[in-house]
Amino acid sequence: MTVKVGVIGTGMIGQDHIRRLTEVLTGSSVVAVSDINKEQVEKIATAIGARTYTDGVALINDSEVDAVVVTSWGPTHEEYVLAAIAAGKPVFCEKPLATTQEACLRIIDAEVKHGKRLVQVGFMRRFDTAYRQMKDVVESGTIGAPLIFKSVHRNPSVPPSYTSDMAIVDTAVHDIDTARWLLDEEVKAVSVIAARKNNRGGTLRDPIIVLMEMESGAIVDIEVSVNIDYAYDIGGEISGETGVVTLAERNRITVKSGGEYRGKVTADWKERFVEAFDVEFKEWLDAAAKGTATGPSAWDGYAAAVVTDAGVEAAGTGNRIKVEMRDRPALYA
Ligand code: NAD
Ligand code: ISE
Repeated sequence: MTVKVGVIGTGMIGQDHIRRLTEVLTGSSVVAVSDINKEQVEKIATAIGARTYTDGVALINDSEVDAVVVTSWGPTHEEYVLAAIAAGKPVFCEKPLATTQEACLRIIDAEVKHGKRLVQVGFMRRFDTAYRQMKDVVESGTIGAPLIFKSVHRNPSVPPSYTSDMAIVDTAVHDIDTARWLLDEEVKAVSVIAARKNNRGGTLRDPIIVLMEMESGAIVDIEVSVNIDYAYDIGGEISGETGVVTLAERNRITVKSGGEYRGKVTADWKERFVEAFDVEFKEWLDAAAKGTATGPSAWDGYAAAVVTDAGVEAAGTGNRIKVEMRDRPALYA
């Protein structure tokens, strides 16, 4: 079956996912695209032979559209995800699921009422081969019970519109989801401390450490640096009771010359996670063809929002903030 997809938001990642759906993967065609930027959306639609909409809800209700991809700005996500659920259509929503935990709860309520999963959230690290191998090691018991997860998330630079809070809600959100998924437990409390400022970041609070206490007593230490200049650098290591599992460097080759040993570091998130995004969309299409969704759920989007809210409060106040979540509905067991 060919899944006919409508994409809302044709900016940086929207265009990358359209390329993925039209040029890399089989089993789908992009039949409709929507953006408030008329010129941009028309150019993209012409290139792939899709219809254009300036109204995302109208795209969702197009009877030709089987499934929806939401890659518009975060504050617009809630409206489109709710409209897709109301139309009974599978929807892939880039992170964040929504920009407030209350909005995430409205999405959960709507999906629970629908009675079947329709929403997948764009936490692509769960589809990365190395992270999946790391999770297999944890689940096999090889390293014993996890004690500490150190996660490193370094961006070369960020645009002037990037704020200090975004280091938590836009960037660390990936590490927060990765920690919940790898350790298979929820976050109990969050603290945030900032290091001496990286002056490349101007007034930005950068770098920071987000420290999470998990329900089991395990600790998660996330370094977020967004002005490191040298590359896009992602790292992770879990220390367990009897061993350690570490994400290897991602370079495929190393060069030894002139008495030195060198390897490449990826340039940006597109390069680092290119295969993960492909697998993420392949699995999304497989489920969408059956009229449902798998992978990171609306519950995971909600949990991440509760933790990032606590993180922003922790950064602002300097306090340790407890994480309080609603009971998990059976749909997300
Ligand atoms: P972007 O600004 O490049 O693109 C967003 C697009 O949405 C723009 O073209 C804008 O005109 C359009 N838009 C805004 N409001 C709209 C509306 N109401 N209807 C239709 N279109 C609308 O941003 P981006 O970097 O592509 O990010 C988009 C989303 O993807 C964000 O939620 C971001 O957090 C997420 N993202 C995820 C990753 C990842 O690693 N998973 C990476 C980058 C971005
Ligand atoms: C961006 O939105 C992403 O999601 C990237 O994965 C992340 O590394 C970056 O910091 C965010 O701005």
